[in-house]
Amino acid sequence: MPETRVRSREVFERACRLIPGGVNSPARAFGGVGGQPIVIARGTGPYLIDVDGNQYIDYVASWGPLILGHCHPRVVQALEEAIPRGTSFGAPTEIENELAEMIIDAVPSIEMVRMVNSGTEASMSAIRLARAFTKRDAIIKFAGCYHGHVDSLLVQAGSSATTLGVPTSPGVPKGAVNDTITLGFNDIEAVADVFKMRGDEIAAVLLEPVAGNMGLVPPKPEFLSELRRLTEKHGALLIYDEVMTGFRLAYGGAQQLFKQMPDLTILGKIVGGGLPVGAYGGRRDIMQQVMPAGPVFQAGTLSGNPLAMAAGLATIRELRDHPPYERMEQLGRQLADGLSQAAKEAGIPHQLQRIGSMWTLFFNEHPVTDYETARKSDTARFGRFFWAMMDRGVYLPCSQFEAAFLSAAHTEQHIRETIEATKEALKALKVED
Ligand code: HOZ
Repeated sequence: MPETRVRSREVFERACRLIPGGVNSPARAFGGVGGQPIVIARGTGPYLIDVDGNQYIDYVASWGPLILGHCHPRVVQALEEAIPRGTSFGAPTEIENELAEMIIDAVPSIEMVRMVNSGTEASMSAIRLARAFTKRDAIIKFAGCYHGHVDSLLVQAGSSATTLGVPTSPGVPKGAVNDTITLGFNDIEAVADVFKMRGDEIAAVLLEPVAGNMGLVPPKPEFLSELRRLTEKHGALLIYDEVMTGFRLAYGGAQQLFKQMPDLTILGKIVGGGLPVGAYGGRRDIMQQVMPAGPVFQAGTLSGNPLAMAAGLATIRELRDHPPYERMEQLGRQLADGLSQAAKEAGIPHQLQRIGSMWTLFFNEHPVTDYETARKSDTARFGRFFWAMMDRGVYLPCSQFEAAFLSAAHTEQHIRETIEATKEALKALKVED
């Protein structure tokens, strides 16, 4: 680690004595790129500043929630106003209705919504609900999709489970995954075959409509519509995990972008505006089964927490009042074109995959369409690239198997600086190779 990251090293070494691996979530441990994580002191707009005072253009955005950048004035103000009113009540508040209403208005398929504290909790609750509603047990998921660390979904899971080489974790009992059927993302024939054989056992098909947890992998044309057709035909529910894509690919998420209607949707990240929130929602007749309206148990002391509701509400109001989507699409295109060109000039085989403000530069000769192809990427080269970018002031996700995020705080100037940094970084890589 260069001298400029001395304080980061000290703080992280202390963390390693106190916290397993020095981190509170493995995705941030730099396990896929080697070396130690930098320790963050603060964020402002599109920048992160570490404890040594180094500034980076941030394309992680706290793994997606910060679509407005760090410390957006509207979010800060909402929190400042909310704090003196009280930090938690464990009782109904008016603000949770306001956020629920905005989610229902925005996301095409959601008629009712329940707030929880994380995407993991939302996934766990959504599949419990799907199983109760259909009175079936089996769930189809896709390799490389990640739905939090729910036991039954931690099978060939993406994100840090893939980065750190444990896509199925020790400690998950065999029984917990007996009813999980894992298929290849974009492989609609495999889904059709399973439905043909076991159609009346399948409670739900669960997927990220645009996969972001094996790097960015778009759905093939027809994949989403065929999933809708098959689930409807066989009486299974279709669940979209829009933790990453919700309010990001469009105001109404991937389902608005692709004009698809799942039965249930899992949300997180942006709906909390940078505070811990998850949510699941969908068809009224299904959601009415959740306790206390119905018999399906799910609970949480901090669910609907007023500070988290305030930050989420401020973020979504800003997205509604000043939609950044067209601008982020333009910046995303400029960035993608620039990075691709830089990789071409350096003679480095790559795939630049992007939808809107989510993107991944795969060091891979072939298009990445699923988990298998994603895993053929050159992760060692990615690690060197990651550090070369860090040294040039650009903070990327620390794994080939994570999507990067633009925020509304990025400008053309940041894009130009990032492209310049990429050109230099890839040239340096080429020399090392
Ligand atoms: N779910 C995030 C993106 N893959 C990672 C965040 C984490 O696991 O800490």
